[in-house]
Amino acid sequence: MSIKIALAGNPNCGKTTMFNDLTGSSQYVGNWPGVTVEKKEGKLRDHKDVRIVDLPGIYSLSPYTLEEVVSRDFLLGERPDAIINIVDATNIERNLYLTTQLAEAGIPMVIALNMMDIVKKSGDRIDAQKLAAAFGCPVVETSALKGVGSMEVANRAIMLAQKGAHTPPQHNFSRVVEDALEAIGDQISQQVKPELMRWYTIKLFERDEKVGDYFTLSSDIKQRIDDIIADCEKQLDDDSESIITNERYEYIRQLIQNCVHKKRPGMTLS
Ligand code: BGO
Repeated sequence: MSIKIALAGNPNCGKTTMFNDLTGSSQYVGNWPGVTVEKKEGKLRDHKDVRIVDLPGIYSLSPYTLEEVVSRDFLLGERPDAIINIVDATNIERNLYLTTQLAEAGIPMVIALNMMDIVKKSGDRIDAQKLAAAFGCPVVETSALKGVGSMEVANRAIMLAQKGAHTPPQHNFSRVVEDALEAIGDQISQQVKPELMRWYTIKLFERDEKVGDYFTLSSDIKQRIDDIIADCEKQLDDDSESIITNERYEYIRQLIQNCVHKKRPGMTLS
């Protein structure tokens, strides 16, 4: 069985370093279809049947930049068998924003907590087990620059891919938002696979301009969804996209408080 694994992460998280570590010299470079964004692929070292696809460095999966759209199209259209999400552990708060979105794509995911050599040197501690419990997926500490942990991450991703074990989204938004998402879900349940429900209900709630590229809705259903969103916006006195963004940041802030122990509180690593 051939396996396709996507590498996803923020710019500068160490994605290229890990890609090189995982693929060695078996790399090919091209462009993503129709755009001049570079696409790198390679075979996993000693695994002819495992393809590693390097997604562009991105901060989020919103529809606003070419890199984000390329990444979304790949995750939703090509459905890789697993995602390796590389997180710069020295910038964990900012990096986890993307992680919360990747976890909604209904694909098996492994988090590589990269740059751990720098974190350890600083005396800070990150509780990888708590992070793993929070995201419902394996978290492996890595130092791609030193060749530490990369193959373990890949092996964990292969195991999940072989099991077809989609990472179940763990994060709940506030009650009002969850009620709206459930009501939107009821409107689209006939058209969307269960593992993609979370992704599409959130994107519809955000009024994502590209969500219509994936399936069409009748004008009746569109109107009902609009009413659900408008009602929630009224209750929370904010626009739906900001509601989701703010609640994600608040969730990550609480997670960090729980999982990251700074030697010198207030100091950042980078
Ligand atoms: C420079 N640990 C440490 N300490 N550094 C790492 C690790 C790690 O685990 N992983 C990556 N880096 P990219 P994207 C650099 O290039 O892979 C470093 O954008 C420098 N260059 O070596 O490029 C890596 O693909 C001069 O650092 O990231 C690179 O995701 C001085 O993180 C940087 C210092 O890695 C980004 C660093 C001329």
